Amino acid sequence: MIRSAITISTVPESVGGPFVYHGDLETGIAAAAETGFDGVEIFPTHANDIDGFLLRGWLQKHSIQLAAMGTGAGWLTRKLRLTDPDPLVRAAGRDFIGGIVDFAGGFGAPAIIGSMQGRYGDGVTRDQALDWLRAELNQLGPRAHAHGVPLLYEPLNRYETNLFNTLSEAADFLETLNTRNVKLLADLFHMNVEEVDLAESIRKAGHTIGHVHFADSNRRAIGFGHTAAKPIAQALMDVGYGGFVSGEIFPWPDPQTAAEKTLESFRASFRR
Ligand code: LER
Ligand code: MN
Repeated sequence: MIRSAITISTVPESVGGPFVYHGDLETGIAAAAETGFDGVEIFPTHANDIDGFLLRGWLQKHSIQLAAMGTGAGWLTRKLRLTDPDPLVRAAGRDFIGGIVDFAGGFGAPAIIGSMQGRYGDGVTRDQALDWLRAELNQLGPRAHAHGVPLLYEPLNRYETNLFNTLSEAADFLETLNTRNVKLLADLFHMNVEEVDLAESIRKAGHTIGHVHFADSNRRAIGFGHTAAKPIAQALMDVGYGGFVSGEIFPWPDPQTAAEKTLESFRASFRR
């Protein structure tokens, strides 16, 4: 069953970014549940900054699931990335992501590698960067598997990474890993920049898709831009997608309106 989710960030530096609720986690969870979402996607400062006991209680109290956790704060606040030329930075990036893999895994939720993939250039060749990324995913994929969850790898648009920008090239790269536990995150905002036909790309990627970021062409809630959501939703249903569709969007015009528009569009798009 395809489920809805909405983003909550606890990272002060991410204000202005594509997260609907910001700040206090319990307040965000309560608002998401009250709005009617099935899950929340959390963007934390660090795995250790969230009290798992409290989080479990809030999720239970509000009858909502943890959909996924982002790792981008490692890049945003500390400039960690898996393809940095400095082995200490790569190791710190692996530790940062690993902590979130384990924390989220305890809740049956996957961690997302988006910004933490980094990029090649500045003396690092593309092949070198991909070798480093492959080595890290080969470690982190099985680590997620130990919790019974996938690890999510997210192709980003060309302005955010030069490694992989489309689902199909990322899917080909995942084929070169020793682990089958790394799945794709299809972010409709990035796809709008890079793909020729979003629905067709989803059909081709098929069961390699493990998570979806539900964002319109302008990164506002679906319905506030020009992306046609219905053919995309139909493609996800046709390939048997059974994960979360999560609003990683700007809180425009305000968080609650963005959340409500996301859920309204989710229901309209995925109703058969
Ligand atoms: C993360 O999910 C993402 O989409 C990137 O653009 C980082 O914000
Ligand atoms: Mn995304």
